[in-house]
Amino acid sequence: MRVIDLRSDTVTHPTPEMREAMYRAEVGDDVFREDPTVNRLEEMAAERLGREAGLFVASGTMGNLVALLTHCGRGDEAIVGDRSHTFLFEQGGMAALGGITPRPVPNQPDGTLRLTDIEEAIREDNVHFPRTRLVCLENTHNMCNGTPLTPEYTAQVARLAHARGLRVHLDGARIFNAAAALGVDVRELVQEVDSVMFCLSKGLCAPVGSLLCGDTDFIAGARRARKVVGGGMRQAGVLAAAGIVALERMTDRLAEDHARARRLAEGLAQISGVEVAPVSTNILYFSITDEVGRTPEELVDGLMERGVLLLGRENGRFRAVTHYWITDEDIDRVLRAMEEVLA
Ligand code: TLP
Repeated sequence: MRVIDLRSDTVTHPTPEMREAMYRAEVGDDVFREDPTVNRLEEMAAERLGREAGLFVASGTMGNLVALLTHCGRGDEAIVGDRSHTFLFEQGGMAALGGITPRPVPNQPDGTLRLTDIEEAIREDNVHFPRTRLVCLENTHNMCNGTPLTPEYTAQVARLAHARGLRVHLDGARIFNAAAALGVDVRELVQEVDSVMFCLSKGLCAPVGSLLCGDTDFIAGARRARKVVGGGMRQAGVLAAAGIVALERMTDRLAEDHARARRLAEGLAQISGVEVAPVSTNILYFSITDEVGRTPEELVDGLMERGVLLLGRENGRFRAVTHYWITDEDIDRVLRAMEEVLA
């Protein structure tokens, strides 16, 4: 039985074309800036996002950490969403490794931070306070139903931050999903922020890696920060080669994943006792009501027995993520399995 893995889009294996490109990749020592494949990927990424420069990093977590370390010094403060990946799921790396205080403000259900909340969280110059340096946004917002932030909203936050002398970092792990969902060029989503990280190893299917993009000075600083966290990767062209295929081939098809997530949501909504959250990209959350008489563990285990994997999350919420390796037939099989387990 083929396993249908909806736990995350991080589970995506590289495509045959990626494996071929990896096999053939020209490589060099990237710490000496001599890996032509990494150099090409970094240039391509910067160009796609309309930024001056890019930096290949090992993961999304490393990209966010390196951005934080570059924008902020020890003792500085960064405003983050209270449901953001950076705040919840990165081991507090900014504090642990950078001496940076996260200042959480509430994420609204659509993943935004209220402008007034950001404004109120900015510290005045006072000997008692850390200095506020940075505002972090996340697009699409993982924990807020995979919702995309609009170009207009992102620009509003950037203008507010810049007017107060702060910088803005965007965790754009799934920024190409946001662009596909909103029908805009990805440049519009990032044009006013100071740095943006996006992942190759999620919906874009590459096996490893993320890119951090910004202006030339920022990337020069980030290159130093990447080295100190052990991210100087030598012949990384074998990885970057898959990333190039990801950027060339995989961004324009993400709407298919969104359509399948929507179809899954519509099917689940027909099953009694299932409550589905609004879905706009490839991330779908749902919960089951008490009347179905199944614990979250029973549901996850019952689906696993039927070859379907998904994640049980906090407060009885479940997450299913569609991606390149999920087909229409898989969605039908998942719905049948759900009906059986909840019957
Ligand atoms: N998210 C993973 C898990 O860590 C939860 C997932 O399965 O969704 N920013 C965002 C918005 C993310 O969703 C993730 C990964 C990261 C950063 C970190 O990326 P990696 O896993 O490459 O370090």
